[in-house]
Amino acid sequence: MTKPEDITIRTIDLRGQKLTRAELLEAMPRATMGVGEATELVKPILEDVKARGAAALRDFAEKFDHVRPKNLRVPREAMQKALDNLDPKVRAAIEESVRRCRKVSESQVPQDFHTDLAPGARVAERWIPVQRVGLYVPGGKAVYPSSVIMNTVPAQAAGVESLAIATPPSKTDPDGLPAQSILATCAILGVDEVYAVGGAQAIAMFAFGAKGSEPQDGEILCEPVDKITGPGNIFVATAKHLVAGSVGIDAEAGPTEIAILADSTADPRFVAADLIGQAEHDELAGSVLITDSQELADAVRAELQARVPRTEHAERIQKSLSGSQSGIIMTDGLDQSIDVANAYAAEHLEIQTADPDSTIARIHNAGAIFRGPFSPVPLGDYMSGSNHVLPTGGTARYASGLGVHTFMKPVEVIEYDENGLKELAARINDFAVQEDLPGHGECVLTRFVRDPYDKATL
Ligand code: HSO
Ligand code: ZN
Repeated sequence: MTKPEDITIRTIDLRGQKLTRAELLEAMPRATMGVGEATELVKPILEDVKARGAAALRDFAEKFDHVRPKNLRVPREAMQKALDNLDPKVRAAIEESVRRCRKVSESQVPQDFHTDLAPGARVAERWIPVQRVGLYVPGGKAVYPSSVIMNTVPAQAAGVESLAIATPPSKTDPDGLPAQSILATCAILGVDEVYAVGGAQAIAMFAFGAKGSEPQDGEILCEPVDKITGPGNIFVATAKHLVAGSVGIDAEAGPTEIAILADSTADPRFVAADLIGQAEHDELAGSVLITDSQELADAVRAELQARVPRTEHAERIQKSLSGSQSGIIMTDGLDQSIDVANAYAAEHLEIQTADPDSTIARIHNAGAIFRGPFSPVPLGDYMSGSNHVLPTGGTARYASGLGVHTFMKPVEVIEYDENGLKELAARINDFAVQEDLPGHGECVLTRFVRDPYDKATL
């Protein structure tokens, strides 16, 4: 049992300090992650799946998941059965989450547009969905049906034709079926291509495809995908790195984190609960309070002392809060608090200030912004309609969260007619000659003159 005096969270006091950009970034509480050395372990797994398909997938399941799944492709009836057995309250929660996420996703679908540059000269932009996507869903401790929703719904709204999910077989199931809550969520979402395949081998299956278990019948188990999304352990992340380039991958997710930018008007109970909520995920999770109010900081500390011992995962939370990745950052005032929030670039940024809108207007870097006391992070984790797959580790400085755009790509369509091109023919030719690519100019000239190679006639 964790004793109240065990709850420690460090203070980073920036009051009275004029820091350069580099110093400010350096002062941010972030764990330094060791670079994975999994490459040498993962490479042979990828190669074996490429060579032997389903047979290799079964062998790896036995080795890493300690079960030989009866079916690598989960039968539809198993998903229906999981749904039938799902607690109705949980089902209602999942359905509400899907409904809201779908509504937001549908309004995210970008519009095609075009620009007219002159008569007969148009450039159009078409947003085209990725055709086939593979979504990886981790097993083990962190079985999150909510993450299945967050990855699947935007892909469906984008119009992805074909979506497959891979998730580890569980050794507690006699047939080696994956977690029931994941299967039930797939049934609710209408995803019926689900594989009981985990780890780096799942990433290999998505990247290369896999033939069936009976080599002589040449049957295909899984067709290759165009893009792989979803979180995973170090082996999954390494496998994604290794296949990137031949398929698209999403950003690598590091430990989850929250920053709460609060002033003296914030309620310390809410602030403390939200720091604890994020810390619950992982000993490495980061929980950061940024405030100019000593009174709030003291009250939050007292709340942490009182609350942590009373919550289920007290030990994990204690570790996370006392880790170097967490802390209370004291600032001189709102301006410095905002500078700190922008430097930290939190995955989740809660704003609990007197005038949240004017604070938000000055935020450049955050994965998602949670405005005011009644928009806590778990609302976004489960049900706000927003997406909970967000950039971590400061990558929110340049990256965004997952959304419909993750599963679409803009393609420009060049639509010039004869007049539109003719008007530019000489200019294009001049440019091409300057780059010593006269053949380029000749492509255009040949459409308007008899002999583009006879420069004298031009
Ligand atoms: N806060 C996590 C997402 C999650 N929370 C899933 C609960 N389930 C990272 O955004
Ligand atoms: Zn969460």
